[in-house]
This record gives sequence, structure tokens and C-alpha cells, in this order.
Amino acid sequence: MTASLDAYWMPFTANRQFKKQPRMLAKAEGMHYWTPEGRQVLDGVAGLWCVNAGHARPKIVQAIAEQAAEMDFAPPFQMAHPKAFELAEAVAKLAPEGLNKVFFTNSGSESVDTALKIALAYHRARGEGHRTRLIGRERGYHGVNFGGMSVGGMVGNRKMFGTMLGGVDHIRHTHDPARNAFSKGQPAHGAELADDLERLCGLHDASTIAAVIVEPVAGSTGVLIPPQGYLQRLREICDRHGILLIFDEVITGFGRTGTAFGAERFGVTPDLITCAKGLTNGAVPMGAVIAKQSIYDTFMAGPEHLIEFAHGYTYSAHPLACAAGLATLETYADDGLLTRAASLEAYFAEKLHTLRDCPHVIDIRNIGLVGGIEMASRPGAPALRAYDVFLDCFKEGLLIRTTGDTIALSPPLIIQTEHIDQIVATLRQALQRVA
Ligand code: PXG
Ligand code: PLP
Repeated sequence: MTASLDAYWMPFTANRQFKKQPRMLAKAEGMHYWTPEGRQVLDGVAGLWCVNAGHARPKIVQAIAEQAAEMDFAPPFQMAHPKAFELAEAVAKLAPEGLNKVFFTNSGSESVDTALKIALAYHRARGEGHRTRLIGRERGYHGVNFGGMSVGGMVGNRKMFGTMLGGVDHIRHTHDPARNAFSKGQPAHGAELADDLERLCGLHDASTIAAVIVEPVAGSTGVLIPPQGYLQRLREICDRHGILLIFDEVITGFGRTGTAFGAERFGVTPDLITCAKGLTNGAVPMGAVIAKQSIYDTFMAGPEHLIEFAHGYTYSAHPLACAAGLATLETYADDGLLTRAASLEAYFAEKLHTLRDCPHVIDIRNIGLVGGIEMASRPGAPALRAYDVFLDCFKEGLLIRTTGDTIALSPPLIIQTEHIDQIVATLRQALQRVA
């Protein structure tokens, strides 16, 4: 590489530490990355929870190249192109029954802010403009824009940025290792934590609350699996009080838990779904909000020549992203990838839980093809132990992701059992080596 490392201000990275000892990736195919020196690295996190079909899938590569040559860009406001409608239709087909209107964005963060704006404008259009409060959850991650950051519940992502959105509150998180440590699949205890929403209804009055947003499975804060019955109870409380329920499926969308969306896996239908990542297999940035027909219909009032929802991005439904999205959904269908996590879940869980006896491991959690291994923190040095495991794994040819002292795994859905074995063996060595 000829460039200096100076100019690039890296996102969510310890810049000075990284630039002293850079970790570069130069090529990717299938389950693997290669470093610039040609060292092969097994991808244990699907890039960053997004490359669900594995890297460099021919259909997707070809679709992007052809689209770039045919039409690079088309304005999305008062104009359109055919693939935007084709992709919206294909996404709506995968979504839970009744969610069939698709609004395109360019990321998960944009999807979240879009969904929050839809919720506020929806209530206003129904004559309930007093519903202005947005409720998130502790330890939630909903991206980094002002809306998503405000409803999010990761203190490190919030504390630097002032007062954020007003009128936001949070329900309690569901992580309860004292009762649920080493659960396989959904933990048994904690459905009653959904009742915390009733507490906020009592505090603020339900008539002031527009929406509640949660991740069906919280990814970024360390793989927190919803307790049995928890999401059902949240849905019931929302219904009782006229509150919209938003599932942030940026990670759980597109097969991660063994169904197209987490909503299906958990048997709970939200009013809005946000997604991104797996929508284009990570190949071109794109996100989407999927809304219930009734929400869309509420907007379709007033004079027909007026814009119903004053919102959108220059790159909403970008032609390259639409082409990538269509080819991605075809690839998922060709290879049966949206249900593959369900068939591999038992094997993945069994192998992952063999790490239980490794030093410092205090919890292991899993669902579909997502796994979390939580370690006790070094006294006075949170996150450093996991960081050392991350470095050790990378040196040994495995890419993982860590958050705090939790290791997160979310491999491409094309994974074979021998890759699972390799991931677990590499992790075992790393966990034993790192003090
Ligand atoms: N919602 C959820 C549930 C997410 O997981 C976003 C929104 C934001 O998406 P964008 O595309 O704006 O980044 C995400 C993103 C990690 C990690 O290490 C996870 C995400 C992003 C960065 C790191 O777990 N998820
Ligand atoms: N800032 C300025 C000055 C703009 O003109 C625009 C879009 O036209 C934006 C921000 C928003 O950019 P985007 O639509 O890519 O989110």
C-alpha cells in the first residue's frame, strides 16, 4: 500500500491503536477473507453481520456490474426505475403477513430514523398528534443517527452527544445471567420484563407514546436473546395502548435466526420492521423500512398532488443497491439460505457450548446462527480481554467481533459444519491463551 494511514478517520475504531498495528483485508470469497499478504481468514461474523450469502457471490457481482453500466443513478423523488418496484415487491413477499409497503434507505441507522418519523407522522395523520414519545430499551442499538442514538441504550454511544432527542424513554434490558446463563435458544426467565412498558405508560400516560423500538435479538450489545414470551407480552401491551411496535431487524433480517425475519421466528408481528445489512448481502449500502398496509393507507389522504411523507434520501432505492438486492434475494432462494440457520442451529449451539469450560467464560448464548460468548472482565480493564481474544483469533485466521467482553459470532449462512468446528477450535485455543 502506498497511502499513509493519516487521512482516514476510522469509524468505531481506536484510530491510534489501529494505525500502530493495522489489520487489513484485501480480498473476499465465500466463507473467507484474505489479507494483503495472502493470509486466509475465516469470516465468523459475515463481515459485520451482513454478508449472509458469503462473499463475492457471482449473481450479485454480475448484477452490480451490469447495473453500473446500464444506469448509474436515477433520481428517487418524483421519478423511479423498475428495479425499485421489483425489489420492494420481493422484500414485501418475505416480510410477515400484512407488512407490505417498503421505504428504501441506505443503512440501518437511516432505516431507524425513518421508522421513528413514520411513527410520529402516522399518529399525527390519525389525529393523535399528542403521541410524540419514543421508547427504546437499555442496551439497545439502533444505529448512530440522532433518532436511533436517542432510543438506543448503549451508554458509550450516547454520553458524548448532549441531550439528543427529547421525549425519549427506555424500558429495561432483558439480560439476566443470574437466571439464564448458558441457555440454548430463548432463555426461560424474563417475560415479565416486558411489563416495564406498563411502568412507562403509568409515568407518561400511554396517550403520549408513539412507538416502542426493540431488536428481536440485540446484536451489538452482546447477543441478548429474548426470553420466552417476552416479545409476545410487549406486543400485547402495545396493542392495549395503541402504541406502534417497531422491530429493528437490521441484524435479524434475512435468515439470521432461521426464518426470513425474526418476527416469524418469534411468532410476533410488529407494525414496522427496519432492515439493512443482509438486504444486499453487504455488497452495496441499502436499508429499508417495511410498514403495515394500514400505516401506509393512513398517509394516503389529502389532495393527490401533495407529497404524503416529506422524507427520503438522495440515494433511496439507488439502482446499484436495487440490483444487488434483487440478486441477493435470488441467491438466498437458490441456496435455501433463509432457513439454513434453523437446520444448523442445533449443531452450532452444541459446539459453541463446549467452550463453557474455558477460562473466564461466564455465559454462552445462541439462536439461529448467532452466538455470544461472554467473559468476565479483567478488573479495571473492561473489554480488553475480549480484544485480546479477537487479536489472537485474527492471527490464527479467524475474524470474530467483540463488544465489551462478549464475543459475537454471526457467520455467513453458507457455513459448513467443518467451518463451525474450525471457529470453535480457534476460539478454544485463544480463550486458553489469553489470560
Ligand atoms: N439497528 C441495528 C439493530 C443494528 O444492528 C443498526 C441499526 C445500524 O445500521 P448501520 O447500517 O447504520 O450501521 C445496526 C448496525 C457490532 C455492530 O459490532 C453492529 C452494527 C453496526 C456496527 C457494529 O455489533 N449493527
Ligand atoms: N445536505 C445538503 C446540503 C443536501 O443538499 C442534501 C441532499 O440534497 C443532504 C444534505 C442530504 O443528503 P442525502 O439525501 O444523501 O441524505
